[in-house]
Amino acid sequence: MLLIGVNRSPYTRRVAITLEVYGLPYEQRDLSGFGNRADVRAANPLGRIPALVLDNGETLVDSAAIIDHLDEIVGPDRALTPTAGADRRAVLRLAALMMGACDKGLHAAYERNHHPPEKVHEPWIDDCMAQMRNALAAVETMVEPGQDYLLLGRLTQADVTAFIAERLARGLMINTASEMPRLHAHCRKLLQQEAFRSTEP
Ligand SMILES: N[C@@H](CCC(=O)N[C@@H](CS)C(=O)NCC(=O)O)C(=O)O
Repeated sequence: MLLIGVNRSPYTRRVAITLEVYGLPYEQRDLSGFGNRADVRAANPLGRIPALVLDNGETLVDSAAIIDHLDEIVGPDRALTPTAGADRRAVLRLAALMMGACDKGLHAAYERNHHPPEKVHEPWIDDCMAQMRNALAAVETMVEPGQDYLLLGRLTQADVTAFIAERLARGLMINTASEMPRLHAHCRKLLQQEAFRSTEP
């Protein structure tokens, strides 16, 4: 399999961590949505990373759809998202909060980076960042000190998505160590695991 995207992208890193946890062999092409527009658009008509090219030539796009396929490959016992019931709903809810937090953080970054300064609308940036902070603060209340994982007593997509959202938040100058100290500590602990450490950009 070929993963297209840079691990600076939270969505790409989420896929890379999942591939590592599952021990699936893959190569990676470090392309960015803005820096390598033509190449990314050739792989994904939407022009976004990540994309995953399967060994049969098929290309999957969007981290959720890619991970859905990886879950199917490893099967229900190893999948980081449970297949049914309350456990699945809990993991999907937390993952949706964290992926949404990434979306909001990136909307704020795009507003600043992709508009001329006189067209940047600061209230929109503030609102996006407030939404990102609120979602992270909600997950902060779910971190039980002393527990290795957020949910179900094992590694799930809840941990993976919380990890990539916290990483992005720090990149966007949210001081997670002081604002969300439990989540910050949880992510530092996850970083000791090979799948998280080896995918650090
Ligand atoms: N929902 C998508 C979001 C992907 C996404 O927005 N990727 C960004 C990089 S972090 C990108 O390629 N942006 C370029 C663009 O939107 O033109 C996913 O989960 O994969």
